[in-house]
Amino acid sequence: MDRSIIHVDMDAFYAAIEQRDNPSLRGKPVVVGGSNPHSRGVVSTASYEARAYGIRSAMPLKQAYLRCPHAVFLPVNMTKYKEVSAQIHRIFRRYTSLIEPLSLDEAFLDVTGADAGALGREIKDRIKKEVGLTASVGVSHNKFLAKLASDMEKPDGFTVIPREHVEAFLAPLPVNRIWGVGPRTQEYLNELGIFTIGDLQRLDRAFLVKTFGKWGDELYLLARGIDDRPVKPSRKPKSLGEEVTFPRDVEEPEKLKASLAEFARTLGQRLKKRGLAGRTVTLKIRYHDFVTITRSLTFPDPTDQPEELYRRALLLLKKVELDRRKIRLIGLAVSNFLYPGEPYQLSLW
Ligand code: TTP
Ligand code: MG
Repeated sequence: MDRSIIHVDMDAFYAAIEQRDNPSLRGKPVVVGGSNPHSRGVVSTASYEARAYGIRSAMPLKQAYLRCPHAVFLPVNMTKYKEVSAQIHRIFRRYTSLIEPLSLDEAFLDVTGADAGALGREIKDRIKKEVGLTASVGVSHNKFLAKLASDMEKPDGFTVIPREHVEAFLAPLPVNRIWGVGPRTQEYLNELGIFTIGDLQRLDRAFLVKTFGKWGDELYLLARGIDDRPVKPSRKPKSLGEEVTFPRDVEEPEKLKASLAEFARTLGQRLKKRGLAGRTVTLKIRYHDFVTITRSLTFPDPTDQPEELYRRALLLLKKVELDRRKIRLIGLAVSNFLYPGEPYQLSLW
């Protein structure tokens, strides 16, 4: 499969944004994760200046403080980071619609048919010029190699891994550079005397499958730089909904409200998990005779808050309560989402 893949990964993303927006922080150790280093939080990320002191993502703030007491500790400003992520995605979309985000600051772009090296350069430059941040960009003919490439010269890196001599190129690298080889697999491989990807290349395919199952087969291929996984554009639900069919038809408003409260809680969690908030709520009612109606309301501000979803749901319930027929099913849905890269009044977030 002949593809051209670009992997973009922003450098010290949250910390770099804070340094961009407050010039007095530039060149200094900055830790994002909480403004009080004596509290129970963990480090979300640290500027490269802070990393020189051994500070890493997921480390307790207290430990970061011990390593570098003069670092600047900042709270996480997710609203801002999401806005920046949306801005970066708008740049990506000028070049392709085949974009697979891995996180707020990381994505694969499939630009098959184009000059991936030139495009990768251009995207990196546009991010620098328009967003004021550095990205590390990797280019290759599959996802594994593109991701490996973006990490090779971080920060502010640009690396192309060409098709030729891939096996030899991979051979000296430690096995944990293979995407998916975490600490446990690495330890296990080390016990088998396998430290580099070259060591792995010498292992028998059948042996790997016997030892690791299906993953063993993938390891065998990845060790040779072979990876056929396509870039999967993020699935974008248009709405998220919950509904229930009652065991017996219901007419008590309290029971209906209890269901809506439950839906609001669940929907709030589902929205948060996906980083979404919606402006429209829709109430669905199916009466005992299967007649089904929906009623919607659209608000200026998107929400993912259970209390607010519940409040909006009750406004809708009021609209249909008048006829007091027995109800067989009730449902609640949220829609009208904002997605990264889509123009919207982002300040509302
Ligand atoms: P990463 O891309 O892993 O890290 P980074 O961008 O800060 O630094 P670099 O890529 O240059 O190594 O993660 C992107 C953002 O995700 C990061 O800025 C903060 C957040 N994050 C967490 O909140 N917790 C974590 O444990 C990690 C790894 C990242
Ligand atoms: Mg990053």
